[in-house]
Amino acid sequence: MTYIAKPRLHHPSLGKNKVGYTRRDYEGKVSTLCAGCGHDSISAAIIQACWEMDIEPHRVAKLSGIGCSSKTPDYFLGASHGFNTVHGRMPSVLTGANLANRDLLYLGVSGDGDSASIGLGQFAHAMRRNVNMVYIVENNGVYGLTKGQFSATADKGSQSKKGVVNADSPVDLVGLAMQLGASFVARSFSGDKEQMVPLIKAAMGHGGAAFIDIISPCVTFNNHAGSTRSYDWVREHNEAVSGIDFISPRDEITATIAPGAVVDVEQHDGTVLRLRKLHTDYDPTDRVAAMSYMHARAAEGELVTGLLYVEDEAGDLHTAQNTSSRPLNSLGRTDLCPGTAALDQLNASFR
Ligand SMILES: Cc1ncc(C[n+]2csc(CCOP(=O)(O)OP(=O)(O)O)c2C)c(N)n1
Ligand code: SF4
Ligand SMILES: [Mg+2]
Repeated sequence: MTYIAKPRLHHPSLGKNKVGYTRRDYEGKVSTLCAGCGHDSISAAIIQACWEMDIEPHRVAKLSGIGCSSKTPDYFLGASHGFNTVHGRMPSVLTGANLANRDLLYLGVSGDGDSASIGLGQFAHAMRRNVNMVYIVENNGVYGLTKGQFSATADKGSQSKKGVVNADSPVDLVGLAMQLGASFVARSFSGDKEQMVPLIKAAMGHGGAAFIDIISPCVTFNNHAGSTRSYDWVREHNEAVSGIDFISPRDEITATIAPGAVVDVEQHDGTVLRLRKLHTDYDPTDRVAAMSYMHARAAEGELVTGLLYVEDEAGDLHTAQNTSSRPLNSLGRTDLCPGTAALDQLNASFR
């Protein structure tokens, strides 16, 4: 893969966050994506969110599959752990890494082809197991890397650049994630950094499967009239359910919004999500209501964005499996080999 390393030098007066890093310390290599690709805006939002959250880069593990979207982890968090897996297989590799070391913050980055076509089964099982991770799909409705074929998220009736009409029904990853039990489900648009950054921060503070579907136009193969994933189409049909403020435990919580239009959700790490409800009848803590609202708006041709569903007290895969609280590589011989008495007891329990 071709890449261009960024110069390491930066201005000495560049501001540092609470853990002593500048924003530049969260960058990666120079992007080789097409100029204007929505995926680059998502990388910029990830960089900003991690810097503002004072996350130490070595505490993050970023994993991806194959595609233009899956190349992007090379363009942010250059000092974090990274694993570029086989096409569609990121979720199982991430699940394994997470089970082995729960102390890292897992960030899965995928494409609509990677997650909704070849990797649909993998996506489904990671969601239903509520793996503690942030899972971002950079959704452009096409296979960008292989030159613009429709992906499984392309809307029925939408047109390719060459005028072919898509005859298949789309896979709605947001609806699937909700149905499968993900405890944090959001949708955003790569052209809306103000919405993306707090959503990514909120997802990072969440203690379970946090899924964000980000509509990310492919300027080369899917940004024409007739496409439902172009910048123009999304701007015209975007329907935000809420604005979101992310409040870290050390920030003062101040009431600035009229009661009735605000929902505060406290997360497992003490962060608080303050949702400014643009539609006061929308309840992001009611899974069934959220799903029917989304379906109703979709039938009207609207793309609902914002934090669509959140479950504050969600347990994750480690809670369900009662796994070791320490990373496996920190366990010593006595932890791993408890002796014959314990083994006899275990064997007896199977008889
Ligand atoms: C097992 C396997 N099958 C097929 C491919 C070919 N391939 C590479 S990327 C890709 C689709 C990428 O689409 P998407 O995940 O939407 O990413 P985008 O490029 O649109 O960001 C395909 C089919 C592959 N690399 N490996
Ligand atoms: S082909 Fe499309 S998805 Fe890939 S880098 Fe170019 S604009 Fe982005
Ligand atoms: Mg794609």
